[in-house]
Amino acid sequence: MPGFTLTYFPVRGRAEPIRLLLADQGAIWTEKEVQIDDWFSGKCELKKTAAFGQLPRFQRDDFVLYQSNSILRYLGHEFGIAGSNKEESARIDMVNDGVEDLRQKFSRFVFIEFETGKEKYLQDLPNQLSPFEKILSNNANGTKFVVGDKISFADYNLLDMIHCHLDLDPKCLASFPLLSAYSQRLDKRPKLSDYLKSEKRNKRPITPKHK
Ligand code: GTS
Repeated sequence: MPGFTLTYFPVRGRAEPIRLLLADQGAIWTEKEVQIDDWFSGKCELKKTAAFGQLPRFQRDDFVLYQSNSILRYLGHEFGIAGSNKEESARIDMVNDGVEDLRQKFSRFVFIEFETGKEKYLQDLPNQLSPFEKILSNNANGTKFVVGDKISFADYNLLDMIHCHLDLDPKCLASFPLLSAYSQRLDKRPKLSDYLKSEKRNKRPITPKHK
């Protein structure tokens, strides 16, 4: 088993879809935690060497990678879950880019408007989730994954975003039967379910703003 190392802050954040993928694919990986205060105080040398001055950082032997979506895609290729042809890969990328758009809105809300903007954010959330409900309905009537009949790296990214929003509003999927069944189905995958119940997952808040 290759030695994977993931370096990130002690939160789920942008590392969590990577962790969901690794756990579900049965990989073993090492976590290196960087304390947020050390990072911003300059105590952590890694900020200077990080490609874009940010985390997460992924390492496999001498190979180092930044950018969470590039890491997801790389692991998608590693585990054969990045599409079986050019068109499938492109559709997986498309969904993953859509998840990234939602993640950016979620991050903006959490880091800038958490105290004041929850009502507005939740009001608009159905508009943000409905494209994913439609994407699911177009693939085997929502009974499988976002693309094709095999899990892909985009599924882990979407699942993580669903988890984040369910934490914000446990009823947010009430009008999205396919997304709701999809997330429940994925959560029950044996290795994923073990990870979701694990202490290492549950000791980490979603973001530094979550307790
Ligand atoms: N596009 C990058 C990715 O997807 O990896 C964004 C990475 C990013 O914004 N990292 C933040 C960071 O390192 C933490 S978080 O957004 O993932 O919570 N912040 C510290 C800094 O110095 O910018």
